[in-house]
Amino acid sequence: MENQVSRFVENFMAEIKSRNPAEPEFYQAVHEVVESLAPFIIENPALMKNKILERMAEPERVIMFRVPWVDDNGDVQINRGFRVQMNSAIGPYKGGIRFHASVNLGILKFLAFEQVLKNSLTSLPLGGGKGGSDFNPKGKSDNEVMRFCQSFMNELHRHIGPNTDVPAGDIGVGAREVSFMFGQYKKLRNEFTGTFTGKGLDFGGSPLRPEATGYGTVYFASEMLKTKKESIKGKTVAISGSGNVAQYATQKVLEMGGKVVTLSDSNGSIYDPEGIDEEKLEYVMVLKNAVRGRIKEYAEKYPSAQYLEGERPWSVKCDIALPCATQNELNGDQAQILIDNGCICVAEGANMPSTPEAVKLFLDKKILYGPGKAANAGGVAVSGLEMTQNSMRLQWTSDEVDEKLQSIMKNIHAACVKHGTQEDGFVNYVNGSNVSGFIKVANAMMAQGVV
Ligand code: NDP
Ligand code: 2IT
Repeated sequence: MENQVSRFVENFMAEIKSRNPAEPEFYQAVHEVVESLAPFIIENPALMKNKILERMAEPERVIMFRVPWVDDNGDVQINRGFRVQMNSAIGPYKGGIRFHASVNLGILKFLAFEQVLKNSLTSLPLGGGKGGSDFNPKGKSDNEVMRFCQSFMNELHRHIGPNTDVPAGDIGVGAREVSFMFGQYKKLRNEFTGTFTGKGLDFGGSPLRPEATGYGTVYFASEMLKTKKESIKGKTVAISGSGNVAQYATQKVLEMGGKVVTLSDSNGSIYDPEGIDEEKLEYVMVLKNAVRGRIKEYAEKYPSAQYLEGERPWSVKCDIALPCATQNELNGDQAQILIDNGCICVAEGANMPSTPEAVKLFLDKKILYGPGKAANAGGVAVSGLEMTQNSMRLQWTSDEVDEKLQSIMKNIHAACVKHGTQEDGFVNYVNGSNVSGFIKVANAMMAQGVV
């Protein structure tokens, strides 16, 4: 069986690499899933015969387009826009939009591929997709961002809709960008529908959508800790990033009695051994969301903190690590340092933040490791709840949404335990989430025929 599994994985990956040249992040995401699923697929010949996994690794549709816009100096700028419509077997394509200079087709395909399984795990009727642009919002004026979003939407509006494809935010896309895109969509289509999630609360947004990813990640970490009779209370937590997910993960850890000692951005990290309390978090939120400044300024404002230029926060002693910035931001060496420092739990707020070497170490050492597609699914889950509210034309309260979010995160955790518990009792959340997310999509695809 072991031989059969490794041959299956090898052949599958050889085909993926030859069909998708120069997309390393896509290979990485697919490889992890194929490794998890190979034994399951080999035991189920119908899955093999119907080439379900092969079909899942081929986007249903990719849209790539020119995004021309005029900057504040009157110069013409040209970016590239993308939407990867990966899988619609269980619902309309659903997934965020990323604006970052690094965006390319391979990165969006990895994100869309992960999104299909993540969305299935939420138990809501959501297919998977992802989009974005190599537009860099840093240093751009509000007007430039608006003109860019409008130009982006001038093309994308034809391909999305409340029953077709519902985008949301991701790196570089928050309330400001979603609102500009929604405004332009509404103008072009002359319809007010729930075609975006993460909208403002006054125009169809769901309470708790901004908080959902970070809160959900901490709820998931808390569920994992419970299996060891542990909790967040009194724990020291290292968080990376300082954007949407990192901010609300910090807020929830504080609420649950933990101490957050790090945050970061693409230039470096801050380490505050006294802890980032509510007041300091409020400062970070204004700094990042309104002033659009750098995390370095935290260390200038609070003398208790050190700024670690060009470093990730993983060398700091902590009990729990929550990577909440970007892909491949935690490598094997850093994973080893975390383990040596006594870290017992890693829950991923970001998508694929741990490299394969880091993941292998977490699994070999049997610490609690919650991969992104399970641990950060709270964001898209509340997006799904926003779609429901939009269809019903009503708005739930924050408490109602929070209750649903907590229950969804608990269910995802239980599904991982069901499908990922090994003979020795260790819960492999990687296998658990991949198998559990896959089953529903695979069944739907088999039922719908070769389409
Ligand atoms: P934001 O744009 O709000 O914040 C991103 C943060 O990560 C910033 O602090 C940013 O620093 C840092 N960052 C971005 N790129 C890099 C990089 N290449 N190297 C180092 N740091 C980087 O995005 P979000 O908080 O929304 O997203 C963070 C992660 O969470 C992403 O992986 C995203 O895919 C994932 N995610 C987001 C969800 C959501 O609902 N928003 C849902 C599920 C997952 P800087 O300011 O320097 O750019
Ligand atoms: O990666 C993700 O799950 C997101 N960026 C959120 C997607 C969504 O549709 O809310």
